[in-house]
Amino acid sequence: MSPGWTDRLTAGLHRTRARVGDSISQLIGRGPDLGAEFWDGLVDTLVAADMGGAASVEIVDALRSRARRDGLPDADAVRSALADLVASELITSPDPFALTPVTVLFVGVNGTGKTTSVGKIAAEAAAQGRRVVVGSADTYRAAAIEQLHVWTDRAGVPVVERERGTDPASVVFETLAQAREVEADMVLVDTAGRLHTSADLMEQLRKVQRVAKGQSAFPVRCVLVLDATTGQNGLAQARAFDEALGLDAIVLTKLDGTARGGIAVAASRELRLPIVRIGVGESLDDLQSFQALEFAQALVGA
Ligand SMILES: Nc1nc2c(ncn2[C@@H]2O[C@H](COP(=O)(O)OP(=O)(O)OP(=O)(O)O)[C@@H](O)[C@H]2O)c(=O)[nH]1
Ligand SMILES: [Mg+2]
Repeated sequence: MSPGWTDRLTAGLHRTRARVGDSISQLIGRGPDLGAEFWDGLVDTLVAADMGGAASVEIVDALRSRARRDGLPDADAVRSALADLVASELITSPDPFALTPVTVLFVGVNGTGKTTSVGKIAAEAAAQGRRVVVGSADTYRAAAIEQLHVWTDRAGVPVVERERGTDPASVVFETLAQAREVEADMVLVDTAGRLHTSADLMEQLRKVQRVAKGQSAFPVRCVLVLDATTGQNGLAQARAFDEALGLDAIVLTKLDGTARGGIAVAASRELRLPIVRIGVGESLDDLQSFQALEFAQALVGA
């Protein structure tokens, strides 16, 4: 983890923390007794942060039992116990990027941060000594290739690219051939953004996945890049991509742009998928491994 990450995370989650933390302070400020009003208010706060109804109710019930058993004397005690409970709802493994060798497909709706994530993860893995090859299977947007080069050139990572309009599955085919040639141990494939409701484009992605599985000597994993600012719609996206492809993990981006960072809890819990990276900004250091307790603490202001 890079130095200063905790500060970046804390800064990135400030919107969510302000909302959750302020609500807790206000709720506690109403009086010394944590009555029904407090607990209901807390459920509302967590739901407003997009944690999802079921998770919010369960977390608050558990917190309430703990309060009865051990007492929660002040706001700090409430926050700290809440952070523990939120963390216990979060799944963080297995991490596909920890596999060696591995081929990872990055999928998601438009603009969630796929290309940026591929570039950043490629640069990070290359810096750790892995032999990485990137495939640019986004053949719709000409800019996608230049965008990848921003990250990969500096890291010396080769990018396999084909002209606009090429079948993305054929780019994957060639990427895997190149990976064999250079004896890579990590292949990262960027794909074009697409609406989860577009049957044709989802079918195209299934073809990309079939080719990857057929051609890759490595295990093939599929990672959804989810924009935290899309809130509950993000869950619908995740479900649709999961049904079409069988997802292995989530990269959750743009947590800096939302007060609804609780979506991490809802996504992880509802889909039983690990969150393996989170993004809190646009620079290289703003995408990092996901640590449940650290995240939960930054989220609730513990
Ligand atoms: N604030 C913030 N911006 C981010 C984060 N991750 C990515 N972005 C920005 O989001 C924008 C879209 O990122 P891309 O990587 O192009 O997204 P994409 O999913 O590849 O987009 P398409 O290929 O068009 O579907 C860029 O301006 C990124 O810099 C993040 O964690 N926080
Ligand atoms: Mg892209």
